[in-house]
Amino acid sequence: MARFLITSALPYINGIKHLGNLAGSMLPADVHARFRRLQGHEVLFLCATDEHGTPAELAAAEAGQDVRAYCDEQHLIQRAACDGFRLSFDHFGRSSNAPNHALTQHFCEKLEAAGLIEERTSKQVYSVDDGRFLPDRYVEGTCPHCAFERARGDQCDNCGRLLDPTELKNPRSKISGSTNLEVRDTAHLFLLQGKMQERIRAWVDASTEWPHLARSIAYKWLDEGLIDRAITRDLSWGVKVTQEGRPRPGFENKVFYVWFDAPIEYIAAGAEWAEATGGNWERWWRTDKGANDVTYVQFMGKDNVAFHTVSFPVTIMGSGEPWKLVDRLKAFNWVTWYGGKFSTSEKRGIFMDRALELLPSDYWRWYLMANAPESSDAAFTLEQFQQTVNADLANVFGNFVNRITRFGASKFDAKVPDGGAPGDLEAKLAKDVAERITALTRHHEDMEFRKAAAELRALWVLGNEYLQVAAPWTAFKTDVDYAAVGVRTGLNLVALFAILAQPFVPDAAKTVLDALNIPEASRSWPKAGDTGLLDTLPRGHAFTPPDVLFKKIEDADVAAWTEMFGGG
Ligand code: B3M
Ligand code: ZN
Repeated sequence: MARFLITSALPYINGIKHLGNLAGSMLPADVHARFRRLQGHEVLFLCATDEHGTPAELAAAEAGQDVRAYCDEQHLIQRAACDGFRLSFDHFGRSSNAPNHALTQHFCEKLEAAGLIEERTSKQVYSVDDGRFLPDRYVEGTCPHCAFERARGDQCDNCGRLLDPTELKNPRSKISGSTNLEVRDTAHLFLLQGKMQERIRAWVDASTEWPHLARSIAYKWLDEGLIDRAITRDLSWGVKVTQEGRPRPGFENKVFYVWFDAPIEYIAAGAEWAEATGGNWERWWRTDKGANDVTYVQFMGKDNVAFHTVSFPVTIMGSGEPWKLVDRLKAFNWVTWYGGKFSTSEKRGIFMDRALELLPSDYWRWYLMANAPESSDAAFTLEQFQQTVNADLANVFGNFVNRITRFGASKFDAKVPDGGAPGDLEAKLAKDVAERITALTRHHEDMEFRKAAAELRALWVLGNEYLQVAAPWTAFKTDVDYAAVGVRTGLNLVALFAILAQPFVPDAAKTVLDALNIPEASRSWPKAGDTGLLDTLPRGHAFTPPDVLFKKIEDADVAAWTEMFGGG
């Protein structure tokens, strides 16, 4: 038994997330956490809302709400959606909670003591009409790299480049739209990332377990050279800047930059979890307190990789304290809506809350993971969603379960039949199943979600093929014992398929396992290479056929949803 610390990128507080956000971090993190728990490992799975910075302030202003009230409300909305999707966080915290404030200030003071913080005067966009500095997203303008006209001050959504607000061409205030802007001097704390360049490179060199996408992004940043970055902003909502525990002179109206405090919330969420449960968070996060044998796995979209492979490691390594660093990092490309962007304002795409009003979470979970944006972006289309759900879940998995449990109920008194002895057909099936489970297990361990889903589907198909040949419904008329072998093997497959399906479709899997009266203790992940899996249910074991597991998505549904959410 090993220990896995698993974190998903923290969703911004500014509104409910769309299916693409879900597919690129929280959902795969959940699938992996569930898989590791089923293997019997000890798991701490953490997430939180990312509540500071201009996204929060701007969204609150737009909603006409005080920023704290806005965050309180949105946190509950996001938490409910995460529950609805069965995201099995051990804790879903908030970066605005006290532990993150304390830890963020702590890290800054440690970094300063290590000579990695410098106070510098820098140029900043100031809005004369608004009477304030305009950090990050408070400015919009034309991207100096790709000429996109609605680039934000901190990042261009078109080319992905990180920006400084002063670089924007034709800048305008997001608050008032004013173009009466000046560049003025203001003091900020700078994190001297340049000094950490070699240490970070050596660490990335040693991080051989990262997938290609993550490593290549980290090297791109290192090759360009790490630049010293301002870690404070002229804002009021956020973590206050302190010095020796007191407000830092000259920084009374400033707070830490959201990307400085947000990753620290990964740690702080552990502290929140400990507070809520009495658990020991340092055992997960401090290598001097037991975290040496923890494997730390992070999940995120590709635009977050630089912050996780460079900026956050600078913070924690630079502190000189023994914090746990990421061991394995899984990054995703984008899920697009018919090749374009999801957009709330333009009513394009399905967001987490609306999705659950249409169908149970398993349908979405399966489709999003079977089509995970691993090697490239992946387009969500309602047509492909319909096709995948109907083929994989309704026809292959659902149909298999319903067919054999109903037949077993009507002809064998809803008990696992006792008669007959398995033959060559069953021996061959047992071998094929064992091989596929070995592959499925490896794909989950490698966090290759598309491959894992394909392997699971292939297992379900194997079951259907077996029933075609064994055909207990035909055999029953002439050879009851032969039919009994087919039904018994089929029921064992049902249990096995549901056990293996738990990480992807936890609710449907539970329905099946409950209907088969499989005790909780017998639902764990099977050992690789076990060929005895098709005869584990005790003879005479009683079961109830479950209701139809998955209903098919009709053409009329697709038409109605296209109307509601926009289509191709
Ligand atoms: N909130 C943004 C994002 O989802 C950001 C992630 C923070 S992870 C520490 O892209
Ligand atoms: Zn650009």
